[in-house]
Amino acid sequence: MPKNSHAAPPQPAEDIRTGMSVESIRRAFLDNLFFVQGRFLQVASSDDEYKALAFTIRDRMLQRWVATIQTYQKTNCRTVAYLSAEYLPGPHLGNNMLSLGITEVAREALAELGLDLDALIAYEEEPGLGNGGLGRLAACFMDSLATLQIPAISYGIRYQFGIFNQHIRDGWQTELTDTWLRFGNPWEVRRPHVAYEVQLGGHTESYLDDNNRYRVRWVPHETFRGVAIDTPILGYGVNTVNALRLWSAEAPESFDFHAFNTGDYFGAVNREIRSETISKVLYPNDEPETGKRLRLLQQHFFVSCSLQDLIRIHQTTKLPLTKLHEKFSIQLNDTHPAIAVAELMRLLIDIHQLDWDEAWGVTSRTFAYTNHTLLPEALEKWPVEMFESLLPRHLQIVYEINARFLDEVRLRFPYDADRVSRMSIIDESGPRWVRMAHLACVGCFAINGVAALHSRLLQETVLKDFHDLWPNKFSNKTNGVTPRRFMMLSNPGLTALLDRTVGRGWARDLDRLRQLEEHADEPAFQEEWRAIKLDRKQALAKLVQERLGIEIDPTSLYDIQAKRIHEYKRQHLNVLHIIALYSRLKRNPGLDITPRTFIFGGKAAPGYHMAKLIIKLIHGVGDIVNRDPDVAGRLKVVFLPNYSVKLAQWVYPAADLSEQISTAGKEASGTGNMKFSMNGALTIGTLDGANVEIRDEVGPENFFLFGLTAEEVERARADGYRPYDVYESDPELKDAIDLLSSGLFARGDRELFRPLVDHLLNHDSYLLLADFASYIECQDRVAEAYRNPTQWTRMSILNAARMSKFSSDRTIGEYCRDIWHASPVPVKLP
Ligand code: NBG
Repeated sequence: MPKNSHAAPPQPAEDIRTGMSVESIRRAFLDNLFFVQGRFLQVASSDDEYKALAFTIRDRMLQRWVATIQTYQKTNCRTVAYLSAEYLPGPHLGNNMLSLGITEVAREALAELGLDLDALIAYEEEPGLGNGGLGRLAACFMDSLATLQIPAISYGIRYQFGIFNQHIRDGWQTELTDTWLRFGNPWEVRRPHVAYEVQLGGHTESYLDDNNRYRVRWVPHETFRGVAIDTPILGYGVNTVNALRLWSAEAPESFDFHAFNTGDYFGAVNREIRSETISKVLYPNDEPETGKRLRLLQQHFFVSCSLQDLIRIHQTTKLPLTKLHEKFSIQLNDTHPAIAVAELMRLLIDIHQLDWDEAWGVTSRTFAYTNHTLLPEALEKWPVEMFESLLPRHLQIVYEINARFLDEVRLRFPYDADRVSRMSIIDESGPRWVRMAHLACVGCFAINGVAALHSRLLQETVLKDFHDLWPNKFSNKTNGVTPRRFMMLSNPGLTALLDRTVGRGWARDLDRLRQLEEHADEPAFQEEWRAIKLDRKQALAKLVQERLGIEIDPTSLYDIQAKRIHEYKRQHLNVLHIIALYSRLKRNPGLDITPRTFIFGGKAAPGYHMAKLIIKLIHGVGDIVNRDPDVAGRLKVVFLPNYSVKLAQWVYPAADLSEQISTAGKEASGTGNMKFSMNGALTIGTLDGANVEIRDEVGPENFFLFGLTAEEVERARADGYRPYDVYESDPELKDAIDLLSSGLFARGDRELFRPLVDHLLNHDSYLLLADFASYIECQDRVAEAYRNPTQWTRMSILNAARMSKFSSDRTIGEYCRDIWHASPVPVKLP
């Protein structure tokens, strides 16, 4: 490729760091390449080129960032603080260019240098600082907060190793460490002076202060330091840049002087290494065991740094700490940061000398809590002994909060000792545990679930006692996703069509997509719609060919399930359908079926054996189906390794059918379901999570519904559900399960999938068998519908047209109105 680097004539009119013209971008790129990377075009690697462009874009964001900080300081505005242990922002470059409105300018500037913008975008490694939906939701919220110009700061942990990289060997998942920081991260700005000390271990002492007041002093065993590393988050089409502030752990000094003076140099260095381990690695969720010390330590670490930082910022306003809740609203993303309730009390009482009632007045008016799951195994609790050994002072505070809280419960329900022990923050039914969800409920003024059904079930089941006590604390905030990343960035063809049809600006006002309804039956519009889908399907086919060497047919129905692998999400129900189709074709090779490509993506927790077995099963079935000439051209099965935000951007636009098939009552919301639908995929789904609301919005005639409702699931269980009877009574199910047990998909090994089959036949905790017949019948309707392109395209258009509710802008608007009481603060450039 010719690299054309001759210097441009000097153009003083536009600043090289802020100018938005092709000319300034081109010059800035060369300038950064030279002065930051120490390179020139002829010898630059992809990494050099990527970074030169990243710095060029970042320069343009920094100007807006500084203006934002100045505006926030000047107006002393109310600010949202979002505390989350996970963030999955996806690659930044493309999104930042989109927000700046500079993509085409950059493309041209690079083309003049003989470089391809898309190749540089594709080069970026994404920060995998989350497991799945919860971390990605946090990232969508950051995008919407900035786009809606809400003053906000997001706090988390700068894991050195994010979520593991998934490799597939012989059909099995293996985990490789993520090394996203290996070549450095051009988007972050290290703030060495924004650093706080965090303590752990040791014991507490009581004493009387100068005013003869009883006080407690914590004498910790160890101290760490957290250093702030900031990433700018720019809103779409505005000047607002909010900070994502991630904490990185360090030793308090590079040398432990005591150890050093006694000659223990290596001990001192070791200590530094130990400190760093706190922010070393992200914990994969869905792991069977609980009670990991390091995880609690991580939570305390980032929460403590964040609260100290908020107090410091608050003190610059000259307002007393008793008004902290007037300046900040702090959102706890699940229970991971719930220790904040005790930590803020400690900081206010022990460090800032407030008395208990003052401190509680602030604390209980500052925090709000979002619950993201009903699964009992995902509700965090810590063994009391472990908690005490790490955080002795916090345990005392938790006990005190609990004692006062339980008095309140007894007053309200005087004859109900059971209720008191059910609600206690300390679970004393066996070995003692600290229940983090209870601490969150007691310490927060607002509690919400993430979809209507989920919020209702929360109030009726897991948090029923708290709802009885404080009904006004509860509300629902149905999740949403950002149309910027998941429509504009992922699907430029669709974006262009929408721009032409409903006018630019729809991505900030998704209601405008309603206008598409008028075109749903127009043949010419339908033609364009299908061409866009086909283009994305071809692109995914190319990716599959390159990565897996499997050829897939872009005219076949792309049936996609992409999400974490979990029994409740029922990827294996999807597999049973594939086996059933395969079996139909083997028995009747002439059968005329709708050709389908089944595509899976998702990681399994490293210690979750059943989930890993499901991945193996998908591969086992794929190996047979993809090689069998009898079904060639009609069935294909593909597993896309290492599903990520980056890969997701290829997947959503290419889907015809979106699999949202969890057992009703188990998926809190789901957000992939929204992203598929926005890109015109039709959903096959249960009445679970946000599926319920998606179906309400798009209309039941544009949604493939199957399966038991959450109530029916409960009833079936209560009535002594017997999966074996279902197996015996449904020949197609029996046939599929028998084929699965036969060893066909395991090269003759009849034992390999036995744990899966045994579980299904004897327990079937997630009611696959109960939903099988309904699922198959529904899939047959899908296949039939796909044969009518006019009808299918109409449904597809209506899905996209009716998705406005699921923009994260709507969700954030509701949080701002009902919980945070925050309003927009526009930022002007000087
Ligand atoms: C997940 C739920 C999803 C939901 C996301 C975001 C956890 C604990 N929960 O259904 O399983 O969409 O949170 O709310 O990761």
